Amino acid sequence: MSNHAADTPNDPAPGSDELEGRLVCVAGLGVSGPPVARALLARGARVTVVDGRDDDTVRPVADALREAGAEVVLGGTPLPEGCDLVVTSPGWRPDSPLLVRAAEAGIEVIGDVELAWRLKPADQVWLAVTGTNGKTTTVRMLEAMLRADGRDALAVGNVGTPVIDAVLPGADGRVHDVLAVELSSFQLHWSSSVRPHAATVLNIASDHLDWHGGIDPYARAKGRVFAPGTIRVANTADAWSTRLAEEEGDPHTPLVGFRLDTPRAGEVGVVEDLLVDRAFVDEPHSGAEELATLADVRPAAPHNVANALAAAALARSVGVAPASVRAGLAAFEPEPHRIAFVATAGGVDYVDDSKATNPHAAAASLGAYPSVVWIAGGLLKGAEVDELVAAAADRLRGAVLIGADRARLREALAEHAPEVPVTEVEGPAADAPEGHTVMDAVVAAAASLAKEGDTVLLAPAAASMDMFTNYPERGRLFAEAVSRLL
Ligand code: UMA
Repeated sequence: MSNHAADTPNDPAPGSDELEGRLVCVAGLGVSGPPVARALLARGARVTVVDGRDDDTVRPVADALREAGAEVVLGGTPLPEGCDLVVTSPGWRPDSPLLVRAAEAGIEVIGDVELAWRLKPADQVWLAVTGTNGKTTTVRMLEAMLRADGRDALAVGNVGTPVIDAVLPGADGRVHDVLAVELSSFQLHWSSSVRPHAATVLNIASDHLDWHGGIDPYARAKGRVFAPGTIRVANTADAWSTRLAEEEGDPHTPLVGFRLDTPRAGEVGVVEDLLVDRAFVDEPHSGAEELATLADVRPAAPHNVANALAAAALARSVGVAPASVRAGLAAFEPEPHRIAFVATAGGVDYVDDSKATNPHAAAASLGAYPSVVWIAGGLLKGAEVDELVAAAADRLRGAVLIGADRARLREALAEHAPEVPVTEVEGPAADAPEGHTVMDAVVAAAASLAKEGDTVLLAPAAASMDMFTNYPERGRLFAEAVSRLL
């Protein structure tokens, strides 16, 4: 991809002075675009924001930015005349017309995270988390550990709070000391000089292949989190995680493995029911430090223990005390829509894992229940589902399929689990009462397939945007439909 941010790694980072008077195009008026535009305006840049949408959601945001001094173009994405830097929102594909035009004209394209890095105070520390699954949980656990240790810390990035908002002084004039930064593959693709103090790639599985064009470029984008000087934290059970740390990372920095069994010297891991540090201790060969117990990790499913270990390693890399790791885990509130128990009815449990937006995440939750009626489907983003369905076949008592790419799931079920009854739901029932949604039809279909002792599991293995605003809405409508069923 010719306009990859890595093509210009040696560009001088523009400090605030260098933005003065420059004409900067901000691509996107979603979550990250508006605070980026404001930050640029505050540094004296001339800003044009463009967004392909022109609807009631973006118009008020556009008006507020115009008042602040920006030009805003809605309903089209022209490259502004005279622009010499583009700051893109993460979801914009490199082949979108505006970014292609910018690349052809030799104009630098960076993302919101790269801009934030260039504008942040020198002493602000970044600890970065990427990977296919578990990122949000891990940065939130990390934030809790840092705070329990008395640090002024904030979880930012793909988790929801744009990074740019956390690098500029707040109303009280203060800037956070340390950030737990969740980075998506998109954000890393558009970053070139970001150098976290320590970073991890939790795991790699097929996701966003339509955007990146394949697993290799997707994984390599994630590997950019291991920058020069960055302490590397890697999952010993995930071949890509270790490989990226070795091949993309700085060989002069420590490589700290995390594992679900006994840690070797230089690693963190689990010994019986204890989370143990043998990396950030004085004598890794002879000594170890107890960090927490498995009971402190909620839910204590294996993938989540791995998240806790990764967070602990990142926290320990900046000197967080062992007691604060444990206190942080105790203070951590699990996310909604992540293997969240909803209700029991007629001996059937209903579980919301709407956050399972790819096959890898769905496999983790399907593996946690022995007898499942599975609700799946949506946008598969180019991912394959055969392996997932074949591995889960023994556990499936039924499947309810929804969404644009449900045919792929239907085919995989027919091939790998031909005995499993499948119901497809296209939309709300024609005679649905007022207030009912498509999820009422889905839950009714699942309930009719379930027997006592089964779990009805919403773990779609797919993104939600074909039918819902986002995965939280998908999960919320599921829980509402379950409560109406009861
Ligand atoms: N747009 C265009 N043309 C395009 C593409 C987008 O005009 O070709 C416009 C859209 O109309 C929209 C805006 O650009 O108004 C949206 O930009 P965006 O979707 O790239 O991103 P933001 O709204 O700024 O939100 C982003 C992240 N979104 C994506 O990466 C897709 C948010 O992650 C993140 O929380 C936020 O920045 C703050 O950092 C969400 C996400 O789905 C949760 N992430 C993916 C994931 O986790 O799987 C990567």
